[in-house]
Amino acid sequence: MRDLIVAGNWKMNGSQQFVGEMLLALNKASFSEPVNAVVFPPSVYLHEAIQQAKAVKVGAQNLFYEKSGAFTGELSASMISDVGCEYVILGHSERRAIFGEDDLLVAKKVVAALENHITPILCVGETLEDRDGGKYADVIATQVKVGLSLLSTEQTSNVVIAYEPVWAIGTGQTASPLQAQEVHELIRNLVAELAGIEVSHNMSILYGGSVNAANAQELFSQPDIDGGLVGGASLKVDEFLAICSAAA
Ligand code: G2H
Repeated sequence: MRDLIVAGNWKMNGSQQFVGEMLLALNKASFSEPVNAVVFPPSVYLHEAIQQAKAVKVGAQNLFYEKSGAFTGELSASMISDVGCEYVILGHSERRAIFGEDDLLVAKKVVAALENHITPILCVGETLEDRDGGKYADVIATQVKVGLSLLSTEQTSNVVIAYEPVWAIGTGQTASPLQAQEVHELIRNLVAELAGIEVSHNMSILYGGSVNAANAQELFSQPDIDGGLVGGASLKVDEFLAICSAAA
């Protein structure tokens, strides 16, 4: 059975007070067994979030692939592993669009995560222009192929992919369950071609883009959707917990 994951991407939001209040509330909550709930605070709060987290896991929103050195402002995979991160979000569309990350850079980051026993959540997704132009399948296929291109089959088996259509991120406009399922199936078939049926069958593929308590259940009930990468709605504890329940 595939891991069900609900990942709360806090993006550049929060404060020490917010981290304390969120973790306190999440520690009191009960999560249904198959669901892995993971929160992704800004990096400056990772250490304290990990110290406080009991019921949820903690991941980082990014890393740099080099091991150490003159890379001002960056965090290595071994550093985020050292503080206890189990997951890292890589290739998020905001990193691609705002910080110019391309598929090969993302692929190198995926390798660095796996070499440090951190589960990478490789984000892929098309823009509205790609979708309207009928190019979305090609765009996503390239992102997946290049993103996994530096990995062995065994390494690929430890990757999580998140499909996040750019036009649905933070816009309130969610992909319909059928639109999302179509792309998740496409990704799973592609992974089967690249790494074999078994890896593809066992890979968790998350949906992200304006997931909330009202739409989560229908999205997560699709056969190839194994949970969600949640942004805005993960900042409200009750809503995040409702989304976790919807995945169970
Ligand atoms: C997509 C998602 C979380 P939101 O970026 O990664 O954000 O749920 O706010 O659309």
